Amino acid sequence: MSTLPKVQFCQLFINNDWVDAVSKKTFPTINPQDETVITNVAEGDKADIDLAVAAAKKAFHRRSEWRTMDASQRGLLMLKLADLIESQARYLAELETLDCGKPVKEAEEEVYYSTTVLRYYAGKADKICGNTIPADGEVLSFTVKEPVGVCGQIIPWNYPIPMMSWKISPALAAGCTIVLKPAEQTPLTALAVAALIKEAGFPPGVVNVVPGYGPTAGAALTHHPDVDKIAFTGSTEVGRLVMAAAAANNLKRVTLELGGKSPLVVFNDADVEKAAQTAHAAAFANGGQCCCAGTRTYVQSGIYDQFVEKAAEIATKRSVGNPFDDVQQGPQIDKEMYCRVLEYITAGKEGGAKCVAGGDKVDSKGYYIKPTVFADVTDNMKIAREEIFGPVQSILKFDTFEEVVDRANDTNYGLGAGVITNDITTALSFAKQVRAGSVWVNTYDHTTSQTPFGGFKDSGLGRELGEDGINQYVETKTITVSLPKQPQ
Ligand code: TXE
Repeated sequence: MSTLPKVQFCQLFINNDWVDAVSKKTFPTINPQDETVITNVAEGDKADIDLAVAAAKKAFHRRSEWRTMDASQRGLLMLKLADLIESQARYLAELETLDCGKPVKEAEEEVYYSTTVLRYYAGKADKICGNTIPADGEVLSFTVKEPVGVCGQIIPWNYPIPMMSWKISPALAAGCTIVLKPAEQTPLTALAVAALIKEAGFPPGVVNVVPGYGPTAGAALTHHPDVDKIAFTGSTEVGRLVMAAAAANNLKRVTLELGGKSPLVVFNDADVEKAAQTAHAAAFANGGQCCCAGTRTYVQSGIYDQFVEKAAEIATKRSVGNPFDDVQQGPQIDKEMYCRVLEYITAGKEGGAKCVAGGDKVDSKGYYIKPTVFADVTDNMKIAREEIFGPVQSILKFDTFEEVVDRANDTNYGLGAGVITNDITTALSFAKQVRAGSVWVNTYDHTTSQTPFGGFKDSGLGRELGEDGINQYVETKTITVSLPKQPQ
């Protein structure tokens, strides 16, 4: 194994300063490979959130350096940040792998991907335009788009750097200020990026990073009266709490990106080998710890047996091990998730599904689970209904288009969906009729800076990325000027 990356930052980042928590408390962040403590990180709580929000509020003052800066200059700062992140891509990737266990090659790809998000929104900073409106009366009316204000951003552990980029990029482009709370499992890369934010030259208070636990630091952010907007990615259960807190206080704007149980439908005319590969990647990417993972694989009866055989073969060959080596899958994030996924595997077996690959933990230290495939899954089984968030694929058989669309839609979630077929009518009819925020045809989880991402139903509220992403960080102001049609 290569030498482990050195952890440089483990304090709170408030107002461009590194500080201990007011309580002086710290919490351990654990290496999921071997369950050892990597380091102890300052544990933010309400008092620290108060300080961070005050810094963000000051940075948002109408006469502050940030608010009076040209929009194009904001974009240039973001480009500088992207360059700095790129220059440290390998280090950041290794730090990410250490903290969350994903294969280092994937972590590095994610760092580069995150710079594309920053750069996309950097280019948007001076292109956030209102409209002129032919309003009735002797007036001239136009709209301006103004930053929504102080934004609380709460992110999960499955894609720490990409999630940070999804959150801070549109907010910075719009001219907002930020208090970001990374997940307690993965605070390290957010702090490393915070150091680069300072180095890029963002004024104090524009971005603050406060690691801590959800029910304490996270909840303090969602309840804070000086926070104008909350952007949250995490579980549907906590998403409901976030929305309730926002409603109970100052009616914060809320965007939520929550869980999923996404269907991927394979029709008889598909190339079985290719379809099985796509379905495998859809279910197992990031060890299945992906909100839009294609976990319900519906396969039409004509190719079902062949497909199951292929899916089992691919999963069995999937390499699992030390994420610093050249593997496809590292450990699951933490003990809680590891145990939870194993419970789902047991539920799959007990519920009558046929386990055709994996089905157990890997017999070693760390939170490793064998890539698991269940065939003959039926719609009411627990593994077909609940988000597992681990390396488990459920394969279900179907006969007709009508039947499979209804079954695909029979869930409270609606984040992603996929269809594999060579028939354009089938593909587009499915895309039109499935209730999900993203539909992929003959591919899966192709998510770019330019394309909006978000969920229908219990999978969320609002969209991130693309043009839609910026709209979540602006308020529209209408200005109407008296303008007599006939000058006096
Ligand atoms: O999520 P939580 P967890 C799903 C997935 C997973 C399950 C649980 O099914 O198995 O959620 O994962 C913060 N107020 N997803 O427990 O608890 C928390 O500190 C404010 C889907 O990790 O939702 C962290 O920063 N914040 C998902 C973030 O919320 C609170 C990604 C997510 O944690 C809080 C992760 C509170 N009361 C899990 N409680 C996706 N959509 O990608 C917790 N948090």
